[in-house]
Amino acid sequence: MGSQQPHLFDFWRSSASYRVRIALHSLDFDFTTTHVSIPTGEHSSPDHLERNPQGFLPVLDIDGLRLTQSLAIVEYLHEVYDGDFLPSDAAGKARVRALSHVIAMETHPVCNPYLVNHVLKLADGDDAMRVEWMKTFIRKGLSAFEKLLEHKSTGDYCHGDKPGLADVCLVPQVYNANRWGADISDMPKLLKIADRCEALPAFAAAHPDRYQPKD
Ligand SMILES: N[C@@H](CCC(=O)N[C@@H](CS)C(=O)NCC(=O)O)C(=O)O
Repeated sequence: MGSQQPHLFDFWRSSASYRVRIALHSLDFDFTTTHVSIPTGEHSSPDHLERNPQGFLPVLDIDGLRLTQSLAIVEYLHEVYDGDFLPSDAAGKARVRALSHVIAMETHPVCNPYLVNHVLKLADGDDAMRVEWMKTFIRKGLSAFEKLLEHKSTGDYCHGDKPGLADVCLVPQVYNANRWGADISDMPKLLKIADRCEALPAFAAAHPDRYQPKD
């Protein structure tokens, strides 16, 4: 491990940040955090844009590097710290990445505040429309995920009997589904896996409630 303690620029409710917190806790990292608020616009401040020109959370400082993009960060941790987030075979890796991308590349991005706020502005929309949007796209993404779990490689977790990258993506997305009231009660496979993950110490330690600022 590099001599400096890893430092995470984090927003407690950000599911991309939640993914990285799960990975860091899974590897027992002792890391520090700076909370960067999305609701107050702190993520669009010059200081944060300097860290990440996209204005997104998370950003991880580790090993003298500044890393952005949660999946790239988890894969870095996998490679450099002997993580267990991806299977070793090519077919397994492709499947785990595909599951992860259903959430991280398609479901989560269309629910990002900057995008939804813009759509609502164009549509003269209100909060009820926001909730409807969230429910629609979270359900659409997770329904496909549920279908993809009908696969011989699904085990106690999304792929086999150890939690990996797909589970790291799933749990924050289920948290979001609950937050927005999306009905996913007809998705027993993913709900069971998410429950199993949440009972693990690393997932529990990364939960948004534990990172919510006190004031
Ligand atoms: N693909 C990026 C997405 C990061 C991202 O979208 N972060 C959200 C929070 S979950 C964000 O910072 N949104 C700011 C905004 O919507 O203005 C990743 O996986 O790290």
